Amino acid sequence: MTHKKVSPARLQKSELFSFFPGDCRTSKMGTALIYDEEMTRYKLLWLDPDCELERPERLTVSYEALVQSGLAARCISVPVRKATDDDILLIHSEEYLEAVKKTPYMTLEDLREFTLKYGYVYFHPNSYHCALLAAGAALQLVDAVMSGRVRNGMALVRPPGHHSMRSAANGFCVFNNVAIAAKYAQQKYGAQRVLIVDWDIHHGQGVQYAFEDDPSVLYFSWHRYEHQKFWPELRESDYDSVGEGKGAGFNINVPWNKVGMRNGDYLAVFCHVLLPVAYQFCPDLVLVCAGFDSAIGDPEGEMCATPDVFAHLTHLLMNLAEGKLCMVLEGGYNLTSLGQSVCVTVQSLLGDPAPRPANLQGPCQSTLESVQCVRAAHRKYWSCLKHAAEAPPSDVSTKRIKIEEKLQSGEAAEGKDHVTWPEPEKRVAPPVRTAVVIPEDVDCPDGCERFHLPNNARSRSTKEDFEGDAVTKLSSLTALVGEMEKNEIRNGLALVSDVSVALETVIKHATALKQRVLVVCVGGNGVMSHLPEDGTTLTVDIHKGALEMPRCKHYIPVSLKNGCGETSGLAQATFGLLLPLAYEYDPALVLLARFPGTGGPSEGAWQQLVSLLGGLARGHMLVLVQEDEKALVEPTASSLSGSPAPSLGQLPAPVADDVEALERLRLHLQADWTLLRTSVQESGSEDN
Ligand code: Q9C
Ligand code: ZN
Repeated sequence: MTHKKVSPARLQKSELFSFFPGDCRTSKMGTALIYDEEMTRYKLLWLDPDCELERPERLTVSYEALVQSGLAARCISVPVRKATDDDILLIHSEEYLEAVKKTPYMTLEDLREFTLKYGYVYFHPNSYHCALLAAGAALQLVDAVMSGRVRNGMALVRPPGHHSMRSAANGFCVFNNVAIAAKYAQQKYGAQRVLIVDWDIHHGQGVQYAFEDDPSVLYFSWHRYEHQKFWPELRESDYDSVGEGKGAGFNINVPWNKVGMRNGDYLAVFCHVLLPVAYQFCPDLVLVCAGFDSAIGDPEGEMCATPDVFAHLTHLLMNLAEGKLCMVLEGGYNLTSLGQSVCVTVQSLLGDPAPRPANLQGPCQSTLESVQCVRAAHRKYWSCLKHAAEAPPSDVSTKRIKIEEKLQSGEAAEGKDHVTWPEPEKRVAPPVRTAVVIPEDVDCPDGCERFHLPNNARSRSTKEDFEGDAVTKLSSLTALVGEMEKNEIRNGLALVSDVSVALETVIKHATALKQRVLVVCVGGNGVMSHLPEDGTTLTVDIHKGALEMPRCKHYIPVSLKNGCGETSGLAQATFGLLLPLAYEYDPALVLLARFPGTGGPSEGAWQQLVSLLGGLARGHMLVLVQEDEKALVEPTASSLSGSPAPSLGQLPAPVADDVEALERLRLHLQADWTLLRTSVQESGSEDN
């Protein structure tokens, strides 16, 4: 196979700075890629088995993978710059900066000695220069995103940052790139709330310390912990470090107390911890400490989540902060896994359809324990977690862990070097992103194409007893679903005269094609009949009403007291029920039906729903809307064609009755749907 090397288009300095902040006239905002070879020009100069992992190849391999796959050429290349003293001093002390400034002039012996003052880090005469570029790269990314020149982006940097502290280098890190970027965004752009998601496998204690008492920066980190046996072995990395003073509740630690965590563990933590809190927080900017040592094959993390999981983690963050999402590389030491993970992440930033989350398993017992603990620790700070269960009794958990400890580490050490996993699947964006079936008098929304029934299908006779027009429309819908299945069209929107009838027709057609269909009904009266209950479809019907228990595993009524218009309740249902169910079911097609009436969601909440569900079924989704709701065409089409949904504002507490009903429903369903679990099984001793 031959690959043509294409360099990304260089963005001129003048272009980068010659626009107004927030200017969005360029309708398709792109993805920034920041990389400079200069950051490969430092390395370990002596023998140190603990540091040899952090090599220049980490960066070249990541960038080469992006170039080879054609992704780099699709990004907007933004140049790095050197961070200024003032930038560094946003987080670090003057004494520390002055000390690091001297390192380029040190002898090898001096460098070694200087290094010994800190933990697990090395210095090279070019380290200081690269550290300035790494921090500067993060700031360039923030500038590009906050000014509206690009929508989102990724900075490939060395050295990493999240372990470095006010006055100390640590864990391969010199300056805290992401912490500096967060302060910079607040200072320069007035960002009021910044969310930092640290999915690196190590705890970014440096970031935690920088914002511990600061409620304007929400820091979320998951990390290999093993009950404090894993580096950096800090007491304050546990779930009960929630922040200090005014910052209480704004530091979220999810400890992994075992190795081998899988995609289902990561997605469970996103659904049941991060996403509800992040949406309630409502950030103006999302920064990711994008370490890929949390992926399979990494010698540090020893986890089993595949690179594909980052497609989903990224997708799930892309509708916060109006899409302002900045990824900054941290760790990642298996070069194969790293390159793949970087590509998968950038591909999601670019808007390509996410891969199917195939054979997803529910979270393991150790994860459930952590999830239960962190939700319990945070329930007094976040109304979305108010209903969370108590923490499990600690003696139970530690006992079991102790017994399994030996076995776990033995297994891991042996399997470490020959872990294999399949290459991430190619993600092909269909030629047509969004097709619409709407009356001729309704304008075709930007970025969409009208779907016309192929000529041969038009004359086909139908037994059904409708006017010719309606028949044509229904045949259009089934033809559209057929095009989606052939991957000719990604998603679609149809205005129909009767949502129920249209839904029924499409379901019949799709299930005949042996497709697994996720049906999401919104705003109806909860009496959907004629739906198959045999597993060929999973229906989640969110409507106004009082709690009713599902009759079967595949038809799930979700009743909200005041209907979907209550955004907090809808958010609760979406993250706690709908998304976990959807991911576990793994549909080939999503049908989203919006029923007419007053029980519907707000426009913004509707767009969020459309966007979030776009992460399933390789993006294949058909949205059905009642004919007269023409005002929904634009916002729905906008979300289907990849524009980030608007922010929902800082969400108020959901209605207590809804919270209780949703919780009872979740408890009822968790036997069948393991991704719904948020606490350890009281009786069960099985551990997957
Ligand atoms: N036996 C980042 O991923 N390892 N830093 C210490 C002790 C230090 C990781 C091993 C790992 C630092 C950015
Ligand atoms: Zn790491």
